[in-house]
Amino acid sequence: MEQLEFSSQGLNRRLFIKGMGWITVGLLAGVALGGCESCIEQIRNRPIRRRLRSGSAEVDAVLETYREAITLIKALSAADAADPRGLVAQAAIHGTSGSGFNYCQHGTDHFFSWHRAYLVWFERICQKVTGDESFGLPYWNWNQDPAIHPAFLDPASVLYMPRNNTTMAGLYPVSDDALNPIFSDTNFFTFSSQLEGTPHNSVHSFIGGSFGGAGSAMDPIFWMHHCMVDYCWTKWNLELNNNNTNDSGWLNENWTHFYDADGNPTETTAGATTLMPLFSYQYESSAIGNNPATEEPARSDFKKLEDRVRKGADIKLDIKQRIPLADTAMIGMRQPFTARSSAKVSEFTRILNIEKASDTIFASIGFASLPPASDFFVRVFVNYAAADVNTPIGDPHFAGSFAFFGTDGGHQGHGDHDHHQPKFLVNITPTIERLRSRGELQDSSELTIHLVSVPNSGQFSNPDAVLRLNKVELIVTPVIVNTQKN
Ligand SMILES: [Cu+2]
Repeated sequence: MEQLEFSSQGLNRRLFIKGMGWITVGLLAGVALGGCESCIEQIRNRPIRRRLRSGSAEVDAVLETYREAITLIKALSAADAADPRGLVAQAAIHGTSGSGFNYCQHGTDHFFSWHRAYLVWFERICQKVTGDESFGLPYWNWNQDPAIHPAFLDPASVLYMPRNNTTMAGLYPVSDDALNPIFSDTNFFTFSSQLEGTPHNSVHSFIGGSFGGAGSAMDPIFWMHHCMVDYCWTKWNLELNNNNTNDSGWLNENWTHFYDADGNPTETTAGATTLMPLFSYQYESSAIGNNPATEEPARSDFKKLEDRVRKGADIKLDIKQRIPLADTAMIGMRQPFTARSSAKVSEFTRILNIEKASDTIFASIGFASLPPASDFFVRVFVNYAAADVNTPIGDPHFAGSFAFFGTDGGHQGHGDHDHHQPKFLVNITPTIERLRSRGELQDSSELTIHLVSVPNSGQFSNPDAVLRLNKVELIVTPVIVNTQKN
């Protein structure tokens, strides 16, 4: 792609951002930057990523372009399977159903940043092949519109793929109840981890088909789903005034396996991805849970926003206290599992008396190996030995749920990063508060965590499969008080 440079000397090939290293201006702003006025115009006119919905002429037009883009990039693959702009090669960056997950980052601190870079380069390919530079990927807001848009359900359409389910309606992981506490988490790392394990993984797993496994990105709905994940990060960061980490190791993570719209290799840092929603594209705001849609920031506020994003904040995952509950265990799919600690009750007393304004208690659940099919959710209950597959999520002991995606039971892709073992965080603070106020937890109580596997569609496709737990523990992390919040 055209790489323009912008520095005090004028136009150059790349731009150096302190703490972020070199980034490609072309990626941020689009085309040639002239004077600052025109660069502001460029930025203002950057592609809009709209909320995928019915009844909007603008969204219909975007879908028309998207259909054309998918048709064209499928044709590129048909002509030459190795063409890096083709859908087959693009999807293979993430993974393939044959050889598993590849470069995609799941269960790591780069879940958000890696997928943001993946999406923006894909969007540019769509723009180039269709000749529509204003094209922005629409996002599937599964919280507001739980059913897949009908454009993806017509078997005659290029946007169609066979799937197990076509709606997330009524499912906890995309509900306000699940998302409100996740969006109020001010820590970049724990926010990312929960967003990944709960709505992101669950949508992949429940919708299923190719989309539920390593060949996921071959399904055209994949890009709309990940665009929503990206909007979640954007909303949390830009609209809700939370800050990304300024950790230099995180910012400098560098990927060279994405291709530009001409099929040339590129270089993208995690730091550069933090600025993309301000320079490369913009979101049409929409509500998620109790966080309403917001107005576009005024021009004067844009600079402030940009400064805040560039600065980030000194955020890490601090663990103040850790109580191990279970080390390794084999659990059957049909058998609820109880994780119990040998810790002294006084340790639990400290946890029970935690001030929820300043600390958060997570159940951290690690898995050593996964069953061949991940067509189930795992529900987490606190101190409820009777919890089973029939216990409703309205039960006061229910704390949250997660699903599996992005790891394939020990198979290694040929990507250059290690495939992390899945680890899920479930915030149990509200459940503890609730059980305390009901008198079910006292200072002399031990805490136990119960894991219940619940099949997506009434029964497990692999009922005799075994899950190997790696570690279950309770961790206490400080709530980050954001002094830059206005
Ligand atoms: Cu995904």
